[in-house]
Amino acid sequence: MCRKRNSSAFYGILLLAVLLSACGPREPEEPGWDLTGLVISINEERGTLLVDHDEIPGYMPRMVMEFRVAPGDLEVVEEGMTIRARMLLDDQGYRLERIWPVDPVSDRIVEEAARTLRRDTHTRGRAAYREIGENLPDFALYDQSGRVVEPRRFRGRPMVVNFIFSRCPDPYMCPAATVQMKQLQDRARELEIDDLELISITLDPEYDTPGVLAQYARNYGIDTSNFSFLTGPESAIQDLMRQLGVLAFPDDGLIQHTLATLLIDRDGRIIHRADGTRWEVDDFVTRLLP
Ligand SMILES: [Cu+2]
Repeated sequence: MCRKRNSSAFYGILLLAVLLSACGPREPEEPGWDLTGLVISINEERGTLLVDHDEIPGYMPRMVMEFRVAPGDLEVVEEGMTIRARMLLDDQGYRLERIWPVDPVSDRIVEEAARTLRRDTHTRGRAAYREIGENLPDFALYDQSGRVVEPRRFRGRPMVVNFIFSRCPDPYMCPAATVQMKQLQDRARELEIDDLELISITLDPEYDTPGVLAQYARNYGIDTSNFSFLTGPESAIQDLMRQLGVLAFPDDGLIQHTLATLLIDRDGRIIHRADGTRWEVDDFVTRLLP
């Protein structure tokens, strides 16, 4: 009896070890400074932003500076936009990373939705995990353009939702999941399911800013007209993982995580889910056919 229990515990751990896959060593944090500022102009050719930044206490007064940024950030940032970012100094000068557009209206929507979602997770307690037949929870996150996305606006349209993160180096995990989502997008078009929305939520919101996700989408050649990559407050991401049944945790410089893909019907109900990457695109799309 006792031996049997032990062996099932052993297989449980083994199964967990198989389900969880190691993802990406986190790079050591470079020294840097947080700043906010107003984007005065964008130089696409040089890959730079001219920013009127606020005082960086103890380091630099308010001034106008040119910063190098990643290509994905150039897609997100607009002239006249207020941003917060991390300023880093290397041998080529100053550059900005972790750029987030700052917009009081959007920020309020996202923060309020995160608070509501947190309360909902607490209220549901042990029943936080949403079974097939339950609704997708409401949330508000930023997409790869920095725009707010609220899935309730998609009510009336079916959705496929999964979780990924851009630094995942394991080709069998997030990269495979993204390729499969892209195939699903293509297959739905072939079958003339024109109202499908695809959503990939990052597991690593601190690193995956809108600009990083824009770059990620571009690297996979994804048509983002109905495929959004979402990021936002850590608490909202954690609550969504909890409610949608995805595990992720840092482990000795790695992120261990599971994968899940959910199909949401036109009434906002979860009607199908697949764990891992071994699912068939047709198994999702055919459920949306009349
Ligand atoms: Cu991964």
